Amino acid sequence: MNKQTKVWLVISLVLGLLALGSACGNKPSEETKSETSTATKKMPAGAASIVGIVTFIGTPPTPKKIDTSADPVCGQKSPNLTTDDAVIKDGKVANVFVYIKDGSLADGSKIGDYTSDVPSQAVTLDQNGCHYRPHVLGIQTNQKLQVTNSDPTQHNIHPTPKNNPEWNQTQPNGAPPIEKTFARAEILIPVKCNQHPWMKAYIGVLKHPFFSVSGEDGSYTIKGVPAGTYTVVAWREGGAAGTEKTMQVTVPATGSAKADFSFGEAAAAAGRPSTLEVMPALEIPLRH
Ligand SMILES: [Cu+2]
Repeated sequence: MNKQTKVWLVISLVLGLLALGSACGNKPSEETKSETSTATKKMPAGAASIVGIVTFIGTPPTPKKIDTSADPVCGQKSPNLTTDDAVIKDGKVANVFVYIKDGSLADGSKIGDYTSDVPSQAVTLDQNGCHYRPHVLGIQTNQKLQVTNSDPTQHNIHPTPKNNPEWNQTQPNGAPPIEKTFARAEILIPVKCNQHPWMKAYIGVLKHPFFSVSGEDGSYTIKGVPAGTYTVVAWREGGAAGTEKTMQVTVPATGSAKADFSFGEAAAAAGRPSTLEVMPALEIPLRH
């Protein structure tokens, strides 16, 4: 080994040690960086739920009978089709989309900085009786939406998103399911049928799985939520962009957090609930 080789060996050894040292020194800052990056942090599995009941305070709107004479097939299959923007039974509101809008996990990290796995199972939107079933649905970004036609007539599904590409596709009776995905989060995408003007559905697209739609008993459950404090929004259709109610909800590590929402004129008069604790007090002035 000549002198020159020895010198290079020493230099490379020193450089190697320096690189190692700087790599160690960089470690904390790299961790900080990954906290703000959206691509690397995986949503932790949660063991708690957010549960609640959606009620209507005041006189609920009455569902209207739909004139289906434009397509006799629709009238034959669904002679008493009514509008589904007012599915309210005993003051309980169906078809309300409830979701975590933002907030922080127990360690203070932002929920929006995590990525969630895309479920392999598709979400189905069926056209049945010239009616979308379900009327309101939630789906994750890039999760498959499967549109089926269970009617002996032709439908034309036409979502009109703002953040995602618009499409418009005819689906005759017996045609295979139409499969689509939405790449970006959007609350909520209106869906219409170009054949039957009364047909309407709404699709809520989120990056995470923390959403639910209230059933006919007004109840909803958001499962698998990690402990934290979140802004939970309940969206109900109506008007140009729907109505939203917002609530701060603290979710424990296990068990469930309760978040009840109220819609209707009387609910609006009583003020928007801002915290979970305010909710029971809100009911007092409403008992006439
Ligand atoms: Cu249709």
